[in-house]
Amino acid sequence: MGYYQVEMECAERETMRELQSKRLAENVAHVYKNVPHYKKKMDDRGVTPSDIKSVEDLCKLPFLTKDDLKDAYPYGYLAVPLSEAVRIQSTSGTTGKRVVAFYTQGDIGLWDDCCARAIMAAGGGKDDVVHVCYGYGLFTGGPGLNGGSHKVGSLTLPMSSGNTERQIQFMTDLEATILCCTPSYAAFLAESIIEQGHRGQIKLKAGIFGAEAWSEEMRRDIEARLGIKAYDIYGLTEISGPGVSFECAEQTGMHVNEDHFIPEIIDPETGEVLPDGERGELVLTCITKKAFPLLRYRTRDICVLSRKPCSCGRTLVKMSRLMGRTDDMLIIRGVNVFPSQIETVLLSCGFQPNYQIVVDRVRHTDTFEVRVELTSEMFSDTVKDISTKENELVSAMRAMLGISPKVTLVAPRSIARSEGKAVRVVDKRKI
Ligand code: DLL
Repeated sequence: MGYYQVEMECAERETMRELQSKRLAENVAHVYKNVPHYKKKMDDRGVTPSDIKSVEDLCKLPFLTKDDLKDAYPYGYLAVPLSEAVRIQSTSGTTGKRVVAFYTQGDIGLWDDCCARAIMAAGGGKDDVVHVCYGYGLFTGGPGLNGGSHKVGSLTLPMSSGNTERQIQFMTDLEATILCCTPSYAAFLAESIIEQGHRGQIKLKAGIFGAEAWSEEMRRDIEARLGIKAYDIYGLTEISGPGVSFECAEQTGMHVNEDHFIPEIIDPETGEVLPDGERGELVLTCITKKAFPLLRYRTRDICVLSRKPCSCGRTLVKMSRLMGRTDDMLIIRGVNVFPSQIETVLLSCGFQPNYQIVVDRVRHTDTFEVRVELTSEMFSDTVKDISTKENELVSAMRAMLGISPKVTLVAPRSIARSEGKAVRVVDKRKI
């Protein structure tokens, strides 16, 4: 599939390293001069911009966390005069202060380039019709993919989220070829398209899905239902939005746009930098953005980096599918549980990924329930068949997790569908 900026996407390792070192040194000086909060952090560690000459020096810099950003809300990490900032986006935090990220006109251009790379890697070009139903507004999904699609020259449908009837109508009438949304919404759209008998009118060939965790099984399921190839895309508001990394046709991880972001993997407990191939927390450093260039930002996302050569020809390092977050991992009766493990079990047992995990604490003991929707085919089964299915799920989950949840099978479509990110976990414990 095509490249958008082949000289960067396929650069020699040495060339990329030199470019990164030069850009890193420039951005460290820029931040030190313009962000008093980060200057203080560097001063406290006894590091000055002149100590940072190359990528090898990155480990000398202090880490930044979401709490640092919240404490300095809203303007504390803005690194340019207000007159140069043209846009904000924001995280969807439900409690306390959100994180507000700023962009100059130039920053938006670079962000759009990153998303254009993702669209071209998914086979997009001038003749494509890109249907964007990530949310527009403060969320970065809509604006990011929209900008990327414009750069590629595709016809862009700025649908935003919601109103599934209208989504399907535009998708069929305008013959959309590339769908951009969250994987859970893609699964929901697929379900609705098939139910309403529109599958034959769909011209989609690819989907670019991200913003939440999804499993390989879910990918194959969406691909089969919509007859498309599904590509993962990763990013976070603090670092710009989608397009920090993107998948190519090999579908074995996401290429990090290393000319803009330097990734590191650290041990989340000790902060020690781990070698490629080891699993840990992803830390990102922005080397081109000017308005909000975070250095060594701890994402809390867990993954592995790999430099194995890729069949697509790109030399950009790959990050694996996310393996959870350092903070969304549930600890239930002392056992670590990732929602993605539950999804894997459901799909391997013939269920759809329509589920909710409910955790509570009753008399000092954790309760753990997984509510799972029956498929419409299963719904007509006898009570005996349904209880057999429940038992099957309980033992498959015990085998995967090491503890047994209570499994409750519920009627099809009784768990609220999400148009954005699905709410997978309801944790009622006061810990
Ligand atoms: O979700 C940006 C985005 C929009 C990415 C559209 C991809 C597509 P936030 O709302 O700030 O930004 O949430 C960022 O979402 O730290 C991850 O935990 C999670 N996340 C993002 N992409 C993926 C992915 C957008 N492909 C947080 N797989 C990140 C798993 C993802 N989790």
